[in-house]
Amino acid sequence: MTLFPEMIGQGMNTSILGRAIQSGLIELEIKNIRDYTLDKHRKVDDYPYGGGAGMVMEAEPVYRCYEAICSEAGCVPRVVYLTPQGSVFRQEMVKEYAREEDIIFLCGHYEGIDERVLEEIVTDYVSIGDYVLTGGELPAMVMMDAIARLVPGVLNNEESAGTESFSDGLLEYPQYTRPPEILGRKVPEVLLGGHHEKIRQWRQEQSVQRTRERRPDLYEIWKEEG
Ligand code: 6GU
Repeated sequence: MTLFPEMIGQGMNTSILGRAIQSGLIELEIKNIRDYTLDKHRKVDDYPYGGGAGMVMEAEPVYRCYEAICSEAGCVPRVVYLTPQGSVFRQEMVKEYAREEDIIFLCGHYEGIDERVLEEIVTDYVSIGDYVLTGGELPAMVMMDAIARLVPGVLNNEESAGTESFSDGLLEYPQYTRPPEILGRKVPEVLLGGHHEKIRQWRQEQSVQRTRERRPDLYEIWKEEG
């Protein structure tokens, strides 16, 4: 649900996600909230009660849009409202959302949406990090990308959804490809040897070291969880 449907359409119809949509593995329906206005000017926002800067999105078009989606879908999906006031999106949440059949992403703009419709329909408040964006569209696309890539068949190599950063709470180990030496730097010897157990061990060590250096916060959690 958005006031900028072209932004979502452009962003989602390319690359891996575009292919997943084309092949029917995932379905994306973009609803323009403005299509659910009743007045002839198709007005979606108004001044905030109590004064202050900016405009507030009106409850009515948002609610009518939501009702239309539920009746088309024949179910009552979770509604994720993208807001910097939400819980910060993490990979554990990605896994949880990937199990859902249907999800509605509600994208706000301006100074936000009338609180009353949020109280009525929103089940989850989600932020993508501690910074402020102009609207919920980019965060919704970030979430859809992260979730869709866990849907079976979306990634070519099923393995690549399991061994990457965060899947076990650690960052990914470094990767190398040909040539064996470039810029005066060699590929680590162990990777050229074909000793699978040694390679696995080396990669695990690299993951731990890298996480400790770059993300001490994640490292502490990983250590706690044994
Ligand atoms: Cl979900 N929305 C907006 N507007 N800004 C954000 C955000 C969401 N997450 C981080 N910053």
